[in-house]
Amino acid sequence: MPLIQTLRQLGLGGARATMQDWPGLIEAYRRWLPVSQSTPVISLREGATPLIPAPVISERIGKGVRVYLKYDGLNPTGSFKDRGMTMAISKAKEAGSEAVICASTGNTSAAAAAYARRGGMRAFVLIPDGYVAQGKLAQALLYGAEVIAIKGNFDRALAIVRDVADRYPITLVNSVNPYRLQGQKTAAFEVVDALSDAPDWLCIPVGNAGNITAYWMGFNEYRQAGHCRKLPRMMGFQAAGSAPLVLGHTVEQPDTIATAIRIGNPVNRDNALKVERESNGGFMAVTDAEIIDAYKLLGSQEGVFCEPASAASVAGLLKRRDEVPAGATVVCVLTGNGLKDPATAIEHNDSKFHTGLEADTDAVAAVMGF
Ligand code: AN7
Repeated sequence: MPLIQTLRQLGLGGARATMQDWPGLIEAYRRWLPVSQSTPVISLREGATPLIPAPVISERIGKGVRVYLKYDGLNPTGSFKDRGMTMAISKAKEAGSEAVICASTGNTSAAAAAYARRGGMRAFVLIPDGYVAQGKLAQALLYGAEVIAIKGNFDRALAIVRDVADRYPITLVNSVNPYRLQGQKTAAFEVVDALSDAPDWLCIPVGNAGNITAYWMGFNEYRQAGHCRKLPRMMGFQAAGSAPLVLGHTVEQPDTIATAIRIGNPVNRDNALKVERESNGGFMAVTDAEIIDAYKLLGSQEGVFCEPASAASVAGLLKRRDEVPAGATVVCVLTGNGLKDPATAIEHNDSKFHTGLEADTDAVAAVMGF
């Protein structure tokens, strides 16, 4: 069922509802979320992101498999983090908090900054110095966060913000905050609302494993309520240099071009293993080269620009293509927008870029091959 019908069923905007009436995910899915009439809803109208068919990738898998991309890069700050942050910040505001803090590889900091500032709170973000994509840093600064770059990786930053939140009056908004996952589970609702059932496979990049945990929660809640008949196999993909869930142990020095998932000690490790078991799913590592191939394929063949970490879902699907059942429906989650990380796009593409040409028609026509 298209999202627009979901909107109408919710009684939002009346029978002539358009997507302009989308109220944000807390209002849309209020009955599924731990909010009350007294919760101050801090929203940028996040959610309702498109589920885009991927004909070229479907063709590569073959066997009549239909692949869709859940493009969460179209959220207000450009990543799925907005789903969790509208919840976490609304609940922090409800509790009377005046400041929030998080550690981040970039996207959480952008979302925390935007929502906290909109809610009239201070936002402190700890980031690994030199390992956050430029767009994300620009966002945190522009939205008005107080940015603290440390000489250490994400895992160290997280340990520090947990300490700070234990000792001082400030709300932690990393995915140890349970409201984050509550908000993020709405992505699974949207996928089911769009397909009228759950997919057979859900392919998703995994860092701290909050999102895979949240999706699984969402699919299960929807199934219990009779909104879907099946549950997907949850296929999680990590970058080979930062793959603690594949290796079965913490990675001390995580390394990957996909800085968003450069995480060696996932917060939601136990949840992730539970999801793998319960869904008959699996974790697998994809190399940086495989990530970049999928990233370029998505951009140049499907017209969808995601960030490198997000492309891990498609890289993983292509790697496991032989295991996909004939006729299956597969959803790959594209967690973040490609514009977050322009430097990687400029460095890694197969396009022709003619520079320094004379401003002259014949010169232009010549490089065009005429
Ligand atoms: C684009 O922003 O951890 O497995 O600090 O930005 O739920 O951690 C980002 C994670 C996937 C992994 N894709 O999700 C942060 C941060 C993108 C991301 C993930 C992240 P989880």
